[in-house]
Amino acid sequence: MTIQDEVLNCGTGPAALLRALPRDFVWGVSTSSYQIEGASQVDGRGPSIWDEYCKVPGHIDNGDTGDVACDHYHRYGEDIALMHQLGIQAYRFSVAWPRVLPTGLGPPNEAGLAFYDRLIDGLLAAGIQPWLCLYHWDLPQALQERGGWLNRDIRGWFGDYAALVARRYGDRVRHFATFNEPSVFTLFGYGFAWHPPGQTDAAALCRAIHHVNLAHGAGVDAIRTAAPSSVIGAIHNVQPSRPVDATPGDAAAARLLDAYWNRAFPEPQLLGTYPTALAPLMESAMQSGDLDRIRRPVDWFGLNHYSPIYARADSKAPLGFAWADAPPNVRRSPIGWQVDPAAFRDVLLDVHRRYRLPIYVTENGAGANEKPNEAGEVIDLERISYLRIYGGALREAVSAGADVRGYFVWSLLDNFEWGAGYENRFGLVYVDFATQRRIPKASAHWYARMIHAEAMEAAR
Ligand code: GCO
Repeated sequence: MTIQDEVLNCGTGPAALLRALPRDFVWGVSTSSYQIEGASQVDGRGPSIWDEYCKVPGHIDNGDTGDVACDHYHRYGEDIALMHQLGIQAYRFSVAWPRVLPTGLGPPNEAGLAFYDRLIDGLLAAGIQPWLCLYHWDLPQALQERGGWLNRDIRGWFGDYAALVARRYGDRVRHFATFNEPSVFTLFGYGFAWHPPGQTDAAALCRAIHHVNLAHGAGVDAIRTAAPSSVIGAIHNVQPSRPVDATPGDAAAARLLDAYWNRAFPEPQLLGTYPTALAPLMESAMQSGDLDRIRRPVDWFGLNHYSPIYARADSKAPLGFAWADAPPNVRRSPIGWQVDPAAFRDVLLDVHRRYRLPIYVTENGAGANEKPNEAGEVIDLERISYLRIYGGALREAVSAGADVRGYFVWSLLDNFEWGAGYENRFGLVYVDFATQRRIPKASAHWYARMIHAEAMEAAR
């Protein structure tokens, strides 16, 4: 199939599937503060744990940092204009806690708050719904120095931060999320030492999990009070956890990874219990009444999904299992992640059955290490193909009854991809980091056409 075919064929499959989606289905894109904003020392922003972590040689490929990133702090107007041209309907971003509260608590930083005013007002003027996430991993360093997620006081710190943000923006923002992928930043930060604060300790991990859950509950209450008409959710990554080999040991490892990765947050937040495998480990952090503090009513389930994950038994590992690569011979994206759209369909149906909340897919997309061709275009056929088949899986899930109301591509822009630095690109829009020039890739045009085709269909 040629690029023209790929782009012109909007990739929605049979007409019956095209009609599967609800009329007011939302098509968006997602980003996060540390990954795109840059301006790390501008207008009073305080340091975050990621600023500190990036300074340590060996932590990030190529010694990259988020100091400049996509310079979105200064170029947000151009980025909004791009979204507008593409017909993007909703934009999920995160607020950098240390930009609005440089030490995590105490007096707010007016210049930082004003940046998100400009961003939100610009989005609304362009007809794009702002979806605001409070925490996408950039904890103020000053709070880390007070113990960070291991200090139970963080429940109050986060609640105060949530109240500040909801009071300030709740007149213009309806959709709020508390946390993005809590299982990733806790497991990678306290279990595998791949993210800050770089620990490997099961007891610390469970403490951090419990405190994040308590902070979520406090955040929901604070947003609800400050902005009563808001629509509140949390964003979880849910990905089938599979044994790398068909052995009982690997099966047990996959069950444990499943508990940490897929259940440690949505189950207490939505069902009021911890998964059995983790409950004993939570006891030392638990106080009476905590599960009620965590299980606060929310309005939607944010689902991030890319591919299945794999585990292998490892009795010497701090958590009793090891993270494993997908087996050879599976289909993979250009950066090696497994491509398995049936897993996405099954996860959507499973999340629907378990939690009975409207689902918004808040991240899905494909990474590559692409470069512009001689004509200056980025023809990212593999991303288009990924988005097409995952879109097909989404439609199948909706046809089978899953209540899915929106879909956000990760990501609008190529950006700082954590430990991989700028090497792995997930954007619909290419960023030349030397010049900050943006080039919409073929996938951006494909996505724009698909949104347009859907809007025509919905209007029929
Ligand atoms: C997240 C994600 C993003 C990543 C994306 C690609 O947790 O929301 O980690 O921040 O950039 O998932 O890896």
